[in-house]
Amino acid sequence: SEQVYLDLCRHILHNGQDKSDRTGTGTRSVFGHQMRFDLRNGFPLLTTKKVPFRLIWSELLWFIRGDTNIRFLLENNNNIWNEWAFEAWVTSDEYEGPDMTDFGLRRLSDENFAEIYDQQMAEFKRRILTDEEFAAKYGELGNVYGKQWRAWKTTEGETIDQLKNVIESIKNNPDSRRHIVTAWNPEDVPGNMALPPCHTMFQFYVHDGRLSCQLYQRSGDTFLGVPFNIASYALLTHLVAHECGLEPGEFVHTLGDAHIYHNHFEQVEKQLARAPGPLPAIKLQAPEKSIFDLLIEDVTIQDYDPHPGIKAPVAV
Ligand code: THF
Repeated sequence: SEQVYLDLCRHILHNGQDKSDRTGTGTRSVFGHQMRFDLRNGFPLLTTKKVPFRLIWSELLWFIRGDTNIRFLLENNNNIWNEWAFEAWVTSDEYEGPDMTDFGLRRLSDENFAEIYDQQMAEFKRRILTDEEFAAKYGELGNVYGKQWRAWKTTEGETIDQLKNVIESIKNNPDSRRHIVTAWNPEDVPGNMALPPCHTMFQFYVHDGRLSCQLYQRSGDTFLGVPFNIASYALLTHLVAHECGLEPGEFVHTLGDAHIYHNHFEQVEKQLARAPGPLPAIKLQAPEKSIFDLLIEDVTIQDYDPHPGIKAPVAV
């Protein structure tokens, strides 16, 4: 079942179109692609490279908690959203350190700059973790996933808890075709979030005691992000199914712009030369708990024996 991911990588490399992108890195992409993962065949965490499950789970728990501040991620030693908060800090009036213009690209090409960047980032993280006021101001990513899932703002000044609502609708009206959560809020997209959501919306489907989930992802960083996204939504499907007394069914992953950054090509080739192994399993350590009360230690992965990780720079 990992094969469909490897096929997508190969398809982009061989048939994709080269184009420029927002980050200035350059990508090769295809538009419109769908992968299906039958969750009965195992948990779709890639085995052809090591994918850090604890980062996927802590990010998903951060969404489920409705949190949008990177402080929770940093407390769990998760650095995957740092650059987007750091960007707001270094372009603010209060920042007085060395110039960080274009840090995403410059740290890759200029070693001296990379050292200065690393120092500034380390200091930024330290302040987020130790200074509550600073964290409230500069750790905040705005109206990203957690906010839209759990507290979507209405024009009446109230909030909508989409995740709670969808769980209720799955329980009470399983055949409904409206089990949808959307993160794409047109009112917020222009300026009220660090990055417009890549996972635009997802829908659940119940059949024969099984819960399936389909994600529409507008943009997928196929080497770095997509392996996280697959595992994250597969895990969400497990957790929501469990909450609703159902078994997990399929995860259907639909992608808009599926791209590989030019500086990930070698890594992808390396991964494609590897043979997939058996998939791991997810273990709920506190099956009696509601999805809304989970802690990091309540979900673990079992029998995960991947090939080694493959490093690649993230485009900012
Ligand atoms: N921006 C880009 N360019 N790609 C993305 O995947 C992405 N995300 C989130 C927001 N913006 C994005 C952030 N998600 C990694 C993984 C997921 C991310 C960001 C970074 C990453 O670097 N993973 C490394 C391990 C990192 C570590 O060990 O700390 C890896 O090898 O998998 C799409 O959701």
